[in-house]
Amino acid sequence: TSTLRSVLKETIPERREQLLKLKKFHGQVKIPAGDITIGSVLGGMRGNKSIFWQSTTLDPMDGIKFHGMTIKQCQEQLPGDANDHQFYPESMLWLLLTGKVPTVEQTNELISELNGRAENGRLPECTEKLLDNLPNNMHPMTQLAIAVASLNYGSQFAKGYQAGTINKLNYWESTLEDSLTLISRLPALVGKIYSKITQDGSPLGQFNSSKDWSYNICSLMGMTAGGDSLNNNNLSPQQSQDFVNLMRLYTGIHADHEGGNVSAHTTHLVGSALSDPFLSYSSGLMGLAGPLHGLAAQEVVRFLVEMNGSIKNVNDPKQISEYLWSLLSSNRVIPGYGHAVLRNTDPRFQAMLEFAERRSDEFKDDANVQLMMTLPKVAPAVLKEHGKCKNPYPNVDSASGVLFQHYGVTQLLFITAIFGCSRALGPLSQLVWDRIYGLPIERPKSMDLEALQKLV
Ligand code: AMX
Repeated sequence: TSTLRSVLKETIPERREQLLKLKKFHGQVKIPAGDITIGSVLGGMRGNKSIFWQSTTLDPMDGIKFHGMTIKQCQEQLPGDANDHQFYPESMLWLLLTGKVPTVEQTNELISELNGRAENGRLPECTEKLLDNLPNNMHPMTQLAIAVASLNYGSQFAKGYQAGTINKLNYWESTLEDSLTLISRLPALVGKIYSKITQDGSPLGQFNSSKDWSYNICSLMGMTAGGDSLNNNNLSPQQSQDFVNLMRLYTGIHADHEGGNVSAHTTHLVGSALSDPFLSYSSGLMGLAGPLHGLAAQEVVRFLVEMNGSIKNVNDPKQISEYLWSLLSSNRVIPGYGHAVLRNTDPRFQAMLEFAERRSDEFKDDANVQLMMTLPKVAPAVLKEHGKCKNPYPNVDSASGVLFQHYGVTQLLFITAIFGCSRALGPLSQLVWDRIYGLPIERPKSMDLEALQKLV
């Protein structure tokens, strides 16, 4: 982490001073529009501005911004596969950690750094054994969360804290070490879990230390072309290449969605107790496994498959609209539409849609992908007329599942594990900054029914 550390070290003193000044001299200043109401206490704290988060902000209209940069700007400026407008998640990780756009050399250095830590895709013995002993058909997210927690066996932060060899000002350094190690292990972890759920645990592919992180997720899932994939994945070389870029796109844009979503907030909360990065992110993964959060993508696939089976012509807006109304009138939601914060089409959906549009030939015969692409022309009007949801536009989960499925990832539960690789990047970067700033343990005050009733 030589360059990454030195770039971080350059930024730390100024940022630390800014935060300390705010805390010391302006701690009493009220945050506008952040009033806490009975509605917010009972309503999932919507809109309460009460979490400190550095790297991303979610604008209701423009969507996610990474240190102020939109997805489009990231696609233009972050190093990656220039032929496909696709940045490497490693360059996103650099941006999240430092607030700066990395050079190609810095990105390559981080790729090598992560590969060095990945030990050729070999997992620590205890984690390997632990995974071997879990039932193959156990939920992939349970397997992933357990495996990530077990990596804390080697935590530098936990060891240093226990031994009293690190002081508060330096906590961030071992937190960074652990975070990079955790991220580097994820391709091997999800590759192993995928092999367990699809092939009783026999390896599907091998680690390639000259390639990037997303490539290795794909190769360990047995989805690349050439020698790295050990199984016959039925993909042409072009399709394998496209799948790798889909993985880069997906893992790049799901990395962070500001601090209040369940996986990010959980990691931040557990980390505030000085639990090490492995335990903190394992907790985040448990939250990501919920159907209202990371599991939504699989619901969309089911919904599209069902709709395809029920209507005669997937290009006929009238038939689609009638199908959607039948869902709504039986009190079901339209999966992949709506959002707690966004009030516009999710730019992450837009990026995935553009991926499919650039490959119109590849997807022209895939009825589910076609339906995913037609739906934004029909569903918003139906949802507007229905009049309930605050955001009638597609969210990111509208597109991701069917695209993965197209290339052969038919184990829908597994898609959330890929999400789990990506989401590590944001919350773990924030955890490093939590330690840099020396943020305290989170401890909001709770209120009971009587206390709330007294207020009215
Ligand atoms: N279809 C039908 N009704 C919807 C709807 C949809 N896609 N989205 C919201 N509504 C309804 C809600 O169920 C709610 O009804 P109620 O008053 O009877 O309870 C009403 O509209 C108001 O909801 P809201 O304030 O607009 O949304 P929210 O913040 O409560 O919930 C979300 C947000 C995403 C859970 C919701 O829009 C939804 O269920 N969407 C479908 C599932 C989905 O796509 N989830 C993925 C979200 C992205 C992610 O985090 N991964």
